[in-house]
Amino acid sequence: AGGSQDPLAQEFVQFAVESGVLRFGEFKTKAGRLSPYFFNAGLFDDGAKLGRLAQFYAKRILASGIGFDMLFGPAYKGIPLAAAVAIELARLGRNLPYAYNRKEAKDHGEGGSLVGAPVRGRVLIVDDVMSAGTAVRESIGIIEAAGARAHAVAIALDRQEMATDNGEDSPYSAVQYVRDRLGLEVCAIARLSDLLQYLQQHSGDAIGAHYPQVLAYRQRYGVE
Ligand code: OMP
Repeated sequence: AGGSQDPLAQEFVQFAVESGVLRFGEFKTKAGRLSPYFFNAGLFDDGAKLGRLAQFYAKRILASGIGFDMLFGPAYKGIPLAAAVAIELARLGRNLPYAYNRKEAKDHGEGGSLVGAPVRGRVLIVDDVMSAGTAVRESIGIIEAAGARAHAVAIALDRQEMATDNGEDSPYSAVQYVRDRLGLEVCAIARLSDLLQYLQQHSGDAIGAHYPQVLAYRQRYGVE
C-alpha cells in the first residue's frame, strides 16, 4: 500500500467492514472480474448507518472544493445516497436541489423518467462504487439526455481498476477515463489503496489475512 495515511478513508474502511458492507471472499464484478472483495452499499441498511455514510460523503465533497449546483442519484442504489447526502449538506448549510431517475418509463402521472428538481447547472452524480466505469457512463448519458451537464461524480469507493472499452480492459483507470476523457471531477471517500493500507495494518487480525488476495487482484486489474 505505502504512501501517507488518509484518516477519513481509514475511518470509512473500518466503518464499512464493521457494517458488513465490505466483505471478503469470491465475487464476480459487473465487468466480469473475479474479485476477492466486494463493497455492497445496500448494506448501510439502517438510519444510523445511512446518516453516517452521508457524513463521509459530505465531508469528502466539501473538502474537494468541487463546485456544483445540484445532486443526482442514479437508480437504484444512488437514490438513497443522493437523498441522504442532500439532507446532510443542507444540515451543514448548503441546501441544494436533488433529482434521480426511474428505470422504467412511466406513462401517467408526472411523466418522464426523472424525478425531483429540474436537472440543470453543474450536476454532481452521487453513486456507490466505480470499477470499470460503466455505471458512471450510463449516469452521464441520462443527465445529458435531460439537457444538462454532468460536472462531477462522488463515490464511496474507487476500486482503482482498469476501465473497459468495448468490453476490453484499457491501460487507464476508470477514474482517469472519467476525469481526462470525459472531463468530470471525481472524488471518492476511499480507494483500493486505502483498503490495502487498512488490511496491512491489521495483519495480526483475521481481516488482515485477506491482504495477499486483494493485492494480487490489484496487480491483475489495478491501475495507480
Ligand atoms: P462499473 O460500472 O464497472 O464501474 O461498476 C460499478 C458498479 O458495480 C457499482 O455501481 C455496483 O453496482 C457494482 N459493484 C459494487 O457495488 N461493489 C463492488 O465492490 C464492485 C462492483 C462491481 O460490480 O464492479
